[in-house]
Amino acid sequence: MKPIEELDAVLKALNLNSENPGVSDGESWFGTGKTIDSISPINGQVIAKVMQGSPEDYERLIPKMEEAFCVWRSVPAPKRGEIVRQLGHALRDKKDALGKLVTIEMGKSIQEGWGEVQEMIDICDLAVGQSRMLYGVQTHSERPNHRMYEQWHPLGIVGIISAFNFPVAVWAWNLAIALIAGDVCLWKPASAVPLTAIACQKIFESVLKMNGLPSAISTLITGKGSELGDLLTEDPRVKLISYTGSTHIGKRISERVGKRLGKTILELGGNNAIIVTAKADLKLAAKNVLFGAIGTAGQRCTTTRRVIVEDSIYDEFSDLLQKYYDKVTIGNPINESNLMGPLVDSTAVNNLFTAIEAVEKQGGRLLKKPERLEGDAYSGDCYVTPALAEVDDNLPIVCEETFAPLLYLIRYSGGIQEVIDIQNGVPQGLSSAIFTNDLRESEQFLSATGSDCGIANVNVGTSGAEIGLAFGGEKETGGGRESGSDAWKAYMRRQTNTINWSGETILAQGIEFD
Ligand code: UN1
Repeated sequence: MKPIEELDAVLKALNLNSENPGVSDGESWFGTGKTIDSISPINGQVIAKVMQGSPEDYERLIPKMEEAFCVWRSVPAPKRGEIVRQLGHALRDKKDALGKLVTIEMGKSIQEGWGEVQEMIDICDLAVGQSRMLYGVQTHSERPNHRMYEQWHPLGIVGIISAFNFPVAVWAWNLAIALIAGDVCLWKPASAVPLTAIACQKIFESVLKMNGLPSAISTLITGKGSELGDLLTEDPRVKLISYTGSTHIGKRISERVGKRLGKTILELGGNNAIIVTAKADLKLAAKNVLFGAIGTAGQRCTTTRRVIVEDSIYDEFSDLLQKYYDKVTIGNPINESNLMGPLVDSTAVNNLFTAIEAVEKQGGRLLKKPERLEGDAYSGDCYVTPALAEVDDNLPIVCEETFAPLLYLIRYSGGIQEVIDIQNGVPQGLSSAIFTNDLRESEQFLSATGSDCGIANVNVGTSGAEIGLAFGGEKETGGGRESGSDAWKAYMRRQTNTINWSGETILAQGIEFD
């Protein structure tokens, strides 16, 4: 096994050590839970140790955060934006090292590792502008000499529970918006990727310190979801839980937070399809399908999992796509010439092969059967070749989200509405796309009878959304929205105000009370 080059330099640049406490109240670092190794899927090498958090550690964080909130909520929103601006700059300074650590700890290609940090920087930029645009509406009162308006206030403590596949960006696109909203954030990252979280927390702590602000504006607790998740979801002091992960866990979180009438943003599973009609530019479509299916080794919630192709071009498209698949370079993701790195761990690999068995059992045909890659260049046991299966329909296994590079090819022969119905015929509703140069087809796809997903693109693939507009999906994807547009409203509480300057009591609805 060849050790990861540059590992020491990356750790040093991010102030990480061989052993790292995994809990921070913003000022001090500790971790009285289990100590774990963070293992790189690149080669199975231990990157560093992390002392995870315990329920007692969690209890230390919350009172500090409540104190910090009392200060932060009174800082004017544009000044809060200034802090986020500085965070964006700190991230720019660390982009190279942090992008590399994302790749080392999670396994995505280095281009995507840097892209993820860029997404953090982008959301900071957006949040800075948004901090001057927390608009509330005003309207005319039905009563003389009365005024009415709505305003938005901070919520309090926001719990961010993030997934392994975007170890840093999910935190950032919640944090940046929550901060300008005046909230304070507690981050529980996925247990497979604690080091990237520790690195981010350190970067932000230095910004807070420089500005003399209470550091518990941002806190971190690493550890298992099964141990810490329930604490967060059942705690009425945590006003909003933003959860990214599986539909299965999302439902549990929704129930628990719902029981105490808390707020949630749920960003759950996807089962994203690309429709390729006879009017499509096939090369454009195939390239986008390829990036959508194998980017992040098929482990994005926006990954393209189904491609539904019109009968008359099906064979040509399938051949073209298979040629593209043959050219995919797989290996160490730090090496820029590799398009696909390892899966996150051996469980993910096993899940892929379990799904493949189900595909075959349910009547699917494998055009590209996945193989485990072995040998020195692939140590760590997490490398596979991507799978391509031909299926006749949304089989039961096709309706599930297999978080791996497994793409289903489906043939359709009806009209545009029939193919839209196939694309909508799964429980999830995150992202979708159509490839066509026909205006009528694309408009129907975008209409009320079209895609039922939160994201619907034309000649743009399902993954790689920009942060400028709202991000999220419908149905089993959970309905939450993050990032741009008016997603900031979910991080604030709305208040309706009526002001009487008439000097008289005038009741609404014309009620007399004399
Ligand atoms: C995720 O996989 O959890 O659109 C989010 C994309 C990214 C976000 C993915 N901007 O692919």
